[in-house]
Amino acid sequence: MTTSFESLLSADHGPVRVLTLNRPQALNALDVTLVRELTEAVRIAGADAAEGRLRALILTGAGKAFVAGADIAAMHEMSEDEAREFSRQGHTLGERLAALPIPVIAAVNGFALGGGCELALACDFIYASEAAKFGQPEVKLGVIPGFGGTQRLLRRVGLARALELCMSGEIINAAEALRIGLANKVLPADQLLPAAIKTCETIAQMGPQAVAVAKSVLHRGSELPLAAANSLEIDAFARLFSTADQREGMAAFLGKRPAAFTGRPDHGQP
Ligand code: CO8
Repeated sequence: MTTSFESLLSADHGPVRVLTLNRPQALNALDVTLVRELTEAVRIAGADAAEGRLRALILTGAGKAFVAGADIAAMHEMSEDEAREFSRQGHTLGERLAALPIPVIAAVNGFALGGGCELALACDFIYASEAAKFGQPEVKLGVIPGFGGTQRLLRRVGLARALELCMSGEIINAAEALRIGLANKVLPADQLLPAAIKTCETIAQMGPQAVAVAKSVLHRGSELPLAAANSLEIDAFARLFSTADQREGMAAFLGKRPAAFTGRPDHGQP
């Protein structure tokens, strides 16, 4: 399936969908339209994933930017209420990305600043091109991150580094992003998307429910005290033993053959 929006391109590569933010004239800055279109594209991705048609999502940017932040021209005259609503829309998008039962990779091809860094952080993990630049420069504009940046950055890189980035507005390169654990991998520009697609294809071979449960348990567990998070894991681990894919995955290993996962919710035995 190929769907196109005003500021967003969508293209499927088998079970992997690449969403390309496409406002290169504004370095893919997030305005209300782009946030709405992204939210709709994530809704469609959720429906396609539920039907087994989609196994992974990649977000990337057209041109030299991933996303150079929220659209400053659009924010300039916003009232307090409008800013709250815009921030809420961003947070809704972030929550929906986390709730998808499939992996979401940010393939950061260039500038990921402000809301762009926050959008990348709302994905499950980040692959960065050698040309990528990350930062939370909102303080230079007299504001702070409003799309989860203060909180997701803190959880990803730790309090001291998040404080440094959010208070100084410093822009860091891909190597530094890798060093502090913001990016998982750094790749030459021409290998960024192929590498992200390859990782998605690898994940698409795995049991779909196991992948979805791993994502959910990791995201939810990261917010909980260790004992409660471990309980979450115990329950989720046990529940997977009622799925067809658990039977199939283990039988395939024992039979020395590739697994043929179906994603069926139960294995039909009492
Ligand atoms: N908003 C609007 N337009 C932008 C933005 C932006 N964030 N970034 C770049 N543009 C526009 C420029 O105005 C320029 O337009 P024009 O050609 O019409 O003059 C065009 O994109 C190209 O940009 P530059 O000429 O500046 O390109 P350079 O290569 O010289 O510089 C930079 C690239 C360094 C990325 C520079 O453009 C820059 O500093 N941009 C702003 C970065 C920034 O401050 N981002 C943070 C914004 S605040 C934010 O994101 C808060 C998020 C809050 C909530 C979001 C909820 C969804």
